[in-house]
Amino acid sequence: MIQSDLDLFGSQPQSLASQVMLLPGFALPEVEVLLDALRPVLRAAPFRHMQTPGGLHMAVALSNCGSLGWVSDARGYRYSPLDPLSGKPWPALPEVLLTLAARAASQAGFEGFVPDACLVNHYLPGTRLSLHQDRNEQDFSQPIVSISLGLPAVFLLGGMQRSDRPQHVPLSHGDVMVWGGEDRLRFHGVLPIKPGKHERMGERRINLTLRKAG
Ligand code: MD6
Ligand code: FE
Repeated sequence: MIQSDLDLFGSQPQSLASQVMLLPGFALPEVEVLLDALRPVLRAAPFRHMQTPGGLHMAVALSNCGSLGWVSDARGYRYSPLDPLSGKPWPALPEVLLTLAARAASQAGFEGFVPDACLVNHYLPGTRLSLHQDRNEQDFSQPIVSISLGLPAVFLLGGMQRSDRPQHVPLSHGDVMVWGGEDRLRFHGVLPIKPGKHERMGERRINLTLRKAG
């Protein structure tokens, strides 16, 4: 048997629901290339705390790359081709993210995934993300590929109702999650990040979610 990258760097794919797949350590071989590619993205489009339609500020700081970026303000949530901070288009989606996302999606049975948006979420210790559904994208038949970096997190994978009791899924540096199909609209969130210092990333968690938004 030929040993794959997954065997070298993590454990086997885990099915969390019928169309939610966890690929432990899938991004590890690419982490340095990925971080190099993120640096200019974040220089052009720095992390910011967006306002919610309710007038609060989100605890998670975020940025985007790709032809579309997710934005939130007093008018609501949507995808926009322009970064409201700079008034310019979002930085392009780095090649390493496009290929990683397509490979991960393919592992989970979604062939030909071509994302046009990547949300970059930044968490400090104590930051949480409350239960939500991702429904601002045009085509729910396309999956979402999520890459976790830095401090570990507990991801809440809920059901189709906000009140459904969520599974607690531990996510570590380099883990990739792919979800789509009938599970695409599950409620989900992230518990407050525990204090700590990741040896490569320091006191933060960064999550990248790649989507076909337009
Ligand atoms: C996070 N992720 O892991 C937040 N959404 O920090 C998400 O909200 C998310 O991981 C849709 C699909 C996958 C995700
Ligand atoms: Fe989400």
